[in-house]
Amino acid sequence: MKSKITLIAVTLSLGFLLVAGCSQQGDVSQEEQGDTAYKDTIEESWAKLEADNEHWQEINEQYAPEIRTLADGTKVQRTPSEYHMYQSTKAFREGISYNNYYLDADNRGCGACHEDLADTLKNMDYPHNSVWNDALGTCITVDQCMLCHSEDDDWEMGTLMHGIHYGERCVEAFENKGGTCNSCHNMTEGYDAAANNPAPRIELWDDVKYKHMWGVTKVKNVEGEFSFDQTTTTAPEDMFTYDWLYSDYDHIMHIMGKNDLNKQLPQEFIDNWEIKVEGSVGEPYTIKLKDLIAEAEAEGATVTKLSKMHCLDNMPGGGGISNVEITGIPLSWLAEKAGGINEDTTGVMFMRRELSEPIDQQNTHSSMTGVPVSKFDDVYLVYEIGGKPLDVTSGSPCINWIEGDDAEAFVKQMPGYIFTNEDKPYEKWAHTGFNTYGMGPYINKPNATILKVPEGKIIETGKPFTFEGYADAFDQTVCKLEFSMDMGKTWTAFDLGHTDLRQWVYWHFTWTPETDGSYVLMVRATTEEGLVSVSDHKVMVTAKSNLGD
Ligand SMILES: Nc1nc2c(c(=O)[nH]1)N[C@H]1C(S)=C(S)[C@@H](COP(=O)(O)O)O[C@H]1N2
Ligand SMILES: [Mo]
Repeated sequence: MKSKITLIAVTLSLGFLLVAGCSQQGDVSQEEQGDTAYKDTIEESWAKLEADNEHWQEINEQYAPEIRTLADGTKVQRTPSEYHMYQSTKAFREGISYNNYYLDADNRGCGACHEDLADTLKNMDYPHNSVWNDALGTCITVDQCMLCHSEDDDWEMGTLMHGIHYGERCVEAFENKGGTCNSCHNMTEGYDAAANNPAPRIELWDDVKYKHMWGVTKVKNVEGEFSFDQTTTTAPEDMFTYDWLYSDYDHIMHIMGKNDLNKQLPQEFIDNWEIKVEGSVGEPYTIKLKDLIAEAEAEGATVTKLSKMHCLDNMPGGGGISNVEITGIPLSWLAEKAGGINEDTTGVMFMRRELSEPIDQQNTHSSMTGVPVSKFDDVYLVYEIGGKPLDVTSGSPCINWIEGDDAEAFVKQMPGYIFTNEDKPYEKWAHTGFNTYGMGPYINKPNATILKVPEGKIIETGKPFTFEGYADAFDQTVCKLEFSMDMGKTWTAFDLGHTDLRQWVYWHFTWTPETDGSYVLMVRATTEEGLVSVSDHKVMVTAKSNLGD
């Protein structure tokens, strides 16, 4: 800005000299002539500034960040307004449009074309497993795609997305919307400080945009009111399901379930469901689940408690987690009923429907795993969730449940248990967090997630706004949550004390935006064992004094 002021000053003095040079020809004194000329020039410049201001104002209006009303009525502004960058002119004070006029921000990122990525996934021809979770209020971004579509996978993201967006089926729609490389990417010569060299690279716009856009207001040591509990529950019908579709059999359960036909299993099928207890126990048995439940209930052996189910593949920001009230029969009781386990028993293997009654032979899925004896007390055969029989999607008639583990061996339609005296790779099977593309020991452990904030959600300036979300670390205990509103420079920490790793941590953080603008909140968690989140979930809100704007 300084250089512009100097420029105006130079122009003015030049004008004065030129006018002064002509003054000898008339009878007006040099002084008067100079004054008038000076005055005229200033006036002319003011007038030009006013005209410029109007012109800039027009651009600003034309390129003002888009305000969108989502299907559920929520208003969002994905691109920050820029209020305070240039104070010198009215047009700049009232909000300029660097983000849109130069960076084209409203037209970039997945959200430019896909109002809700969950809808995009729901509407795919081939079913995509359901990483969204409407009941929890997840707002899917490309970050949640990257855990599975990582570099070492068959369906690596870049290859797949370029194939789709530039492929025969979609290229026309993409180009009609003005799609270019820049829609998804940021191109930069960057700078590699280590090599002291320019480092040209292609970045994902959605990943780097908060760094490049103007107007993201940074708040140092963000302050707010924090609370958490472990008793917030998910309604049984809202439990997450990924619908992995490992086998034909799983696929028909998916079709029957809530993500497709939304039907229930025939009562007769449920009534005749059998549980097998086999292997290295005194007396193996097979019993109808119905009778098993009656017996366990009569003996007062069943357990009702709050417990979490969390998928190994759940990315920060994702919805692959539920905290519910389970009612189940402890594995130890099932073993006792068989006369106890043999002395040389090392652990138990979980059966799967497709394998005990093969409908398709190709299934060799990894959740055919088990746990060692030391984990027996964590295993339940669960037959009710939230006090209700299970629905197809949550595993009707019963599901295997292991506390403090990931969901992979939570076998739905659980057929039974095989106790074994073999040495099995139990350690390897304890899937407890996902480790990928060199981001540290785990990409989602601990997983701290902010829910219910679609990109750029509009909130009211001066009014408290409550963020909420969950945190979980599978087999580790979350003991600290931290928030940052200056892109990770400073963090405000809240100690949780000792939490119970068998349930999720559900948190609330209430903060008040002091001024209009966009704010990015980041969250991370720490476990008692010392793991800290490596991929911090972030969301942007846009605060406005006048919500009618
Ligand atoms: N029968 C069955 N049970 C299952 C699975 C499955 O594919 N089939 N997937 C497991 C995994 S990995 C998770 S995260 C949860 C939810 O996934 P699902 O919907 O694929 O069952 O159930 C678990 N139990
Ligand atoms: Mo999973």
